[in-house]
Amino acid sequence: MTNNQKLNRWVKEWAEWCQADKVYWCDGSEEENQRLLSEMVASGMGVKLDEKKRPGSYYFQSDPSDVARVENRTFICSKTQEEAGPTNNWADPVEMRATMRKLYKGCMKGRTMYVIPFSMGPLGSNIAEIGVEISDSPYVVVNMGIMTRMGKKVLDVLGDGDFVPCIHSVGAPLQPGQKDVKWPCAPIESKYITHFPETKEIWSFGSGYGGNALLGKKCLALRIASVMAKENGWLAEHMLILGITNPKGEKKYIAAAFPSACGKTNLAMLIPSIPGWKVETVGDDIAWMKFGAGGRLYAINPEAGFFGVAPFTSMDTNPNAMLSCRANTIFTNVGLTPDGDVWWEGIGYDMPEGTINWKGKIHDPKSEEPCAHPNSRFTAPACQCPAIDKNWEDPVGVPISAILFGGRRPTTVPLVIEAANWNNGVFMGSIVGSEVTAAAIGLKAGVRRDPFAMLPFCGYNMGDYFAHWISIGKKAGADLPKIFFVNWFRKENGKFLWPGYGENSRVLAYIFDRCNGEGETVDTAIGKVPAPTAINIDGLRDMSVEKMEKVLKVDNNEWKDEVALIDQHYAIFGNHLPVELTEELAGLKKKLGI
Ligand code: O2Y
Ligand code: MN
Repeated sequence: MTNNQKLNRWVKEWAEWCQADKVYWCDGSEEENQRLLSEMVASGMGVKLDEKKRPGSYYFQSDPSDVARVENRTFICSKTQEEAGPTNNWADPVEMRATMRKLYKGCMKGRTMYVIPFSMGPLGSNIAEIGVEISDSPYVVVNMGIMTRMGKKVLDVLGDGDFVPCIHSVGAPLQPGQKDVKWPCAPIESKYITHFPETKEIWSFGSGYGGNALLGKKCLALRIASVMAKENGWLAEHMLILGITNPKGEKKYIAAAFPSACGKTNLAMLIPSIPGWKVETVGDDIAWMKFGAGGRLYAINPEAGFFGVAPFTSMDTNPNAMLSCRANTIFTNVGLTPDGDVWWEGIGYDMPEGTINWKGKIHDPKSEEPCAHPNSRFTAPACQCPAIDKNWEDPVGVPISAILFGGRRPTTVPLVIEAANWNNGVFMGSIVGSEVTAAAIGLKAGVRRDPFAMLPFCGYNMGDYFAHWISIGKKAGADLPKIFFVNWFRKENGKFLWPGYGENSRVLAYIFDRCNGEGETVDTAIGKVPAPTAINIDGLRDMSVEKMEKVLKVDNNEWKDEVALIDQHYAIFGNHLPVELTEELAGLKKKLGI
């Protein structure tokens, strides 16, 4: 299938080791996609949805033990633990290879090994990277076909070049005559999602779900790419990318990092509530940024699809996401209606009687349990998004004017703060976090820090990652984006102060204007916030200048408490914490009079 010697040798070696019945090279054609989907329907793994209601779409239920990324089974196997840093699970690479090789031995008996060549990023873009995943899951193949550029065209671009080898098995060999289950996978203690940063390899075993199995996404495009980016002076980030156009027709691109489950897909696909403004989507989860013309950072979305959370996606909360998954979509762990469509909590209409829940049972509407798993997903082609940006596949990328960081903070953090300069913005990224309840983390309640929203996704020492961000700011001739810290989630008496969703366009418009040096600001201890009248609230029923003062308030006493928490957060990085961040924190303390 290819003249690439390294690739041929690697496939042969692993096919023998895993004892696959057959090796199949994916060509990425529509005929192949249809064949694999039909085979999965015939085997009982998948269900074809009604062609009129959900054309070209399929439904899958996972094993109840295999429903999400498994952070406690995810490892960074750098030579030393120090290189993986205090926020990653580390395992010795030699030991991990030995452990996993034992698991892989014979693991594909009775199964086909699919060879899946894929490109993260538009084919041929100098920002893109090629990976090859071998997997014994046809479900992985069809998902990779949506989430990446996949198949023969990738091998043509690869030629005899280098690729990131990604090994995946569901870890459930079949003995002769043994009937397969609907969703094969291994028990939790045998699941491993493993990264070897020195050799840029990914080894995944035992899970067929999402980020554990679609290895282009979190494993390659974030954990391994973050290492590549550090080595080569670019950025691989957990960020959406959107284009925003003002009523005069001027356009800018914004990248934004938020921890998982903070509404990134909703922001990426936002429909502005303010007249004359337009938002278009480049990507909803990952941004790769490299320096380009004029010393600016240019970003690509390395993915080709959305792997979106279904629950609470509706025509009210995110019409563009709903329209993206109207056809040619794979649904996993949502409800299946009797008329061959899908349903989930928060879809915007009542559950049809007789709907089957994600566990395969007729769902009792009175049940305490949800019908769709909270992490149920749609895998939809990005090109189906009505708001997709015309430049979303530009191999050069789009020039980034502003970077936003945010988390869920019911207190302390105002709606938007502007960083004074790059290092101050890196400081903001380093303290991103969400306030969590005791139940959510099984520990004491407080701020769960998720620096740059990269906590589960940074492939090396997070302290060194901060230093890498600082070094990007020192690049000679760089024309860097402005950085902002945002918080849609501030509360008063348990109620959100800011309406969020499409109304966030008002904050984006203010940020747009700030990038042009416009908009009135007020200096505070932590940075510039908008003057109470600087954000347009025309037509917002429940908003007033007085309420804006609350949303934008910087309470120095709250920040004194915050600074104590930041001290604790920074302590874990030891001498890997760059001095520039220590200085930023010292500067903030001084402004607060500490
Ligand atoms: O649980 C999974 O495997 C999916 S996690 C995910 C999927 C799409 C986008 N972001 C995320 C995430 O956890 O950040
Ligand atoms: Mn994500």
